[in-house]
Amino acid sequence: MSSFTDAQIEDALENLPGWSQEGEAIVKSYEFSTFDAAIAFINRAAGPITEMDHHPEWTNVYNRVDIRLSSHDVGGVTDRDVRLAKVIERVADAS
Ligand code: H2B
Repeated sequence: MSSFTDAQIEDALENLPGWSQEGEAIVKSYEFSTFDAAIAFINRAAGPITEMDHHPEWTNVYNRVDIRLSSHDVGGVTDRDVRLAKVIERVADAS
């Protein structure tokens, strides 16, 4: 699968509020009320991530989880990242 063009990424981000393009990736920072809520979100996301076999780069600082999605095999954003972002959005909405 080849990388999305900037125009394709822009189109995809229209349905992903809060996500933006950063170089070869799409990114979003999620803020929760507490550290525990941030970790619970990570734990809830782990199942669907495993099922997709596509993995985020993410960091947690206290109540924040910063997520960066890119397809390492092609060095850019693909449909797999967009689908993963949608799954992560669903998990965050339920948090
Ligand atoms: N995650 C991400 N973000 N990019 C990849 O290229 C990738 C991955 N490759 N998870 C997957 C695993 C690959 O190693 C397996 C074989 O599908």
